[in-house]
Amino acid sequence: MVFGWVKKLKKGLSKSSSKISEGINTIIKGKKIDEKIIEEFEELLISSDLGVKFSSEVANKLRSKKLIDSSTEKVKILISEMLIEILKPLENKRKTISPLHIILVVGVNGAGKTATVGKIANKFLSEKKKVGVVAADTFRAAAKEQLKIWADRTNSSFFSGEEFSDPAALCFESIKKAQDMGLNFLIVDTAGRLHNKKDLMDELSKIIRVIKKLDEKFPHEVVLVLDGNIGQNSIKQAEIFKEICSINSIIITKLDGTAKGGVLVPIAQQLSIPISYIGVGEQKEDLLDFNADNFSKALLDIN
Ligand SMILES: Nc1nc2c(ncn2[C@@H]2O[C@H](COP(=O)(O)OP(=O)(O)OP(=O)(O)O)[C@@H](O)[C@H]2O)c(=O)[nH]1
Ligand SMILES: [Mg+2]
Repeated sequence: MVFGWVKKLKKGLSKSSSKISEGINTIIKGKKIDEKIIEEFEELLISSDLGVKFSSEVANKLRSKKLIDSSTEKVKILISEMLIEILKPLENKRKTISPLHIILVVGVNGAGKTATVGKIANKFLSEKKKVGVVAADTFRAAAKEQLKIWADRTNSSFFSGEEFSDPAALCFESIKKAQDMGLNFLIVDTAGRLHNKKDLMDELSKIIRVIKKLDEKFPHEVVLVLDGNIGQNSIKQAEIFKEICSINSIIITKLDGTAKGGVLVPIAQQLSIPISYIGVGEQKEDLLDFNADNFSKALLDIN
């Protein structure tokens, strides 16, 4: 089981890790680490989306360590230790104290929200929990159908409204039904919103405002889904969402399709929002708990 999980993580991050790992091999190639090599490292890390801050920290560490007998492995371990230090505090520990735990999933168009809602439902289901999903994107018929497929795939209860109906009212009603049904988790899939579209952002605030009328603690979590392919633009997106609601955790999707997996580092350094999961594929099992040690080792291709 654990082996399968690590294998999935390594495979999911292989585009990112091969860029970094092959880059390190090419730069070192048995040479002594001098200033020129350190600068090449710094460039490699920046171009792998690890961020300017972290990349210069690594460069400074290499300078101060004065590694003379530089093996590729030693450099990778040094970098991975620095990564773990930054990423460890961002491991997300979910606290579920309410009988019905409500998660609102937000993000821009196409980030992977609906697929992620399905994958989260699948996780809870495998823990023998009773799960419901809400199609709060009422403006697109296809959005509802797409979530229905995920609901069927994961045996989740499905809540939806008429086309163009008010998403906030739908959420309100769905929560009441979910409480009556004794569900443990309710995951709300919201419409993809361009962060510069004020009306959609207002709609999101309204959903939150309305469901708080049932209980001030609702929703227990707001999860922001970010597409790994957009690299450091995710930081800007997150900051805009943060202005209208408090984000409890981030999920980075599509890491399997990008070499920008290093972006978790500047996200960690600049946003200090926990990372709950990472998405590494389109199947229901392709969502992995975020673990700093395993992520860092996989990213650097260390066993
Ligand atoms: N390879 C890969 N594809 C993913 C992942 N997560 C989502 N996708 C795919 O990305 C595409 C968009 O995902 P959706 O879940 O529809 O995205 P969304 O945010 O709900 O989109 P809108 O509702 O239009 O805003 C779909 O084809 C998904 O299967 C992932 O981790 N890896
Ligand atoms: Mg969607």
